[in-house]
Amino acid sequence: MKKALLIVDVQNDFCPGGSLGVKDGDKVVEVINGLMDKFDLVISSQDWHPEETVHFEKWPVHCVAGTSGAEFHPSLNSNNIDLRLKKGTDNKDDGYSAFEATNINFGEYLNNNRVTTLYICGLTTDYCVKESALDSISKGIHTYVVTDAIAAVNAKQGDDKEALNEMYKSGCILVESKDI
Ligand code: VGL
Ligand code: ZN
Repeated sequence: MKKALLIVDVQNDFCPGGSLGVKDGDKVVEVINGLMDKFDLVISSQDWHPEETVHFEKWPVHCVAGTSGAEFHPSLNSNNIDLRLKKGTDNKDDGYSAFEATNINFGEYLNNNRVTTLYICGLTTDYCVKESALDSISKGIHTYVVTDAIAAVNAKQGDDKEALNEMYKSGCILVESKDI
């Protein structure tokens, strides 16, 4: 029975100055670096889009595979990452959830490695963190969301609160980093 940390999309384009920069997106980095040691496995996801995708009908162009915008925030301690998931690689869907990664079957990886508990942090609360957390719950994984290590798009004011509420109602445990 192992405990893993899932770091969702802590990429330049989601941080202030990026093409889809979210408020305080960079503030999560220090908190996340401080958590890595507490886990058996550290897994990251990266939004990894083709140049043209239906996803860019809803969003500004961001995290195109291989560009600097798709790289991790430079301060993220990426040496500690055991597995890097790539998602959103298809041009016909959004691929928000880490469980939709295309370079590896993430659900199978977790089973094979006896991971029963997943702590989720990163960007963004109202999209990829949420979709990953809901998928995690639906796979029967004990799922925690680290509330001071996430940041939201908040296209509409309150989207962050609504997302947290939805995750909580689905069975996610909301936790602060100091209590881990
Ligand atoms: C995300 C919007 C568009 C995310 C990805 O990582 O939450 N949000 N693509
Ligand atoms: Zn995206």
